[in-house]
Amino acid sequence: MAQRLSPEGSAPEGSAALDVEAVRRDFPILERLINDHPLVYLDSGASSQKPVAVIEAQRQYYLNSHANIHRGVYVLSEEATLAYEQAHEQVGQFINADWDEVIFTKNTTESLNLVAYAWGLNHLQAGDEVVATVMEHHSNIVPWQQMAKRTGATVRYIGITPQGHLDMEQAAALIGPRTKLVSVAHVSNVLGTINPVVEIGRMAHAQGAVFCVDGAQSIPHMSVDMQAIDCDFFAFSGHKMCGPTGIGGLYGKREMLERMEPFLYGGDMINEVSLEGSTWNDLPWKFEAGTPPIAEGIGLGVAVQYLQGLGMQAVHDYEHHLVCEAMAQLSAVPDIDIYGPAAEDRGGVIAFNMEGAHAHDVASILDQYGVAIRAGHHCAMPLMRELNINGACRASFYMYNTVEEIHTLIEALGAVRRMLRR
Ligand code: 7TS
Repeated sequence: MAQRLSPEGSAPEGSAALDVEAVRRDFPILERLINDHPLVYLDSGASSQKPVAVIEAQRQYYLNSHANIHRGVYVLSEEATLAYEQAHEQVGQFINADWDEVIFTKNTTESLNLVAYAWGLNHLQAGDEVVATVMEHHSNIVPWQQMAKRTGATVRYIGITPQGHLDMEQAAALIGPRTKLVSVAHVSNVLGTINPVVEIGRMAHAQGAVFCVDGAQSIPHMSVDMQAIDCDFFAFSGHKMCGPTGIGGLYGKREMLERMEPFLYGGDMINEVSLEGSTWNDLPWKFEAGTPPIAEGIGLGVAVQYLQGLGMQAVHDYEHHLVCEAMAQLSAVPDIDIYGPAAEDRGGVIAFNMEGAHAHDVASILDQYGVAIRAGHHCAMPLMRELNINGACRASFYMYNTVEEIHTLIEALGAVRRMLRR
């Protein structure tokens, strides 16, 4: 069982080390050559690669056990139902929550929209305020803007310090009696900042506001504990945490979920339907209308077991080592601007620009060396404006990356520099 991290990510002492060579053997895609170079995959922040165990679980499910769930009385349907329900249990255990407080969705985006529609639309009104931050991914901005439009509420944003931390003084000033919901990223997908979610949650609750965490960039990389964070909602994506695409999750506190109206209506989410009206199914099915992503859910269950097998503390510690190494090496490259806090205070993403070079050009040239990074606005246009840039390159790490790959990145950046600037 993985050791638990404090929600801010500070690492307790004495965790088992990670055997990166053994881990890499679990991810066959890492053996690929790209443009005649070994693949150096530094875009796990966008989507992680998948271990064989996850790929195989989905394959075996389709080969042996596929049927629709919750309706058949025959063996295949019962097997599929059991496996899908077990996946909720596995995810619940992974985040220290009850299985029926875990709703399977498509991704973080859908999870946040679920909160916006099912909670926001019914609870916000003119004069109310939603507080987010300027470092949010669009999926934690746009739904609130839309809900504000419909309800007359306003969205306010906590700014950042020059070091890329949340401005907590501003947070204290913004979170007040009008605040009905505070929704923040646990870890920024651009700055890598690990936000003090326990503290922000306390500030929100002290004002009677609901607290929602966008955990897309934290749950793959550190142990997250719903009881310790004490959030009302926590949204995440399976595909960033070794799971399949098409599956994500929303944790919701039972009393919140029970009080909320459903998001989508139709089959599976009902208890009783008559021509006059309907009543709703128990949690979590009330929020899982229609045939769900069964194979993907099962794959996500296996993904969290895989991560637990490695130990989230070991994953976190190893990635921290990689990030420290990468920050040190990148800082030594001339004309590179790095955004966000020091290595000690950040998760596994490093956004940077090479002076005089367009981020897309840098990324395209790196691809010639087999190095895959992301370039662009990273679905965080307000943050780009805040940083006064149009876009950035971003290298993001996972536990299958190595220090040698960081050397390759640095060497390839040297080639980019020669090609574009000299
Ligand atoms: N929130 C954060 C903090 C994210 O990083 C992302 C995806 C999302 C929400 C949305 O996740 P989705 O699975 O619903 O798309 N971030 C990125 C990224 O940084 N590069 O590609 C996707």
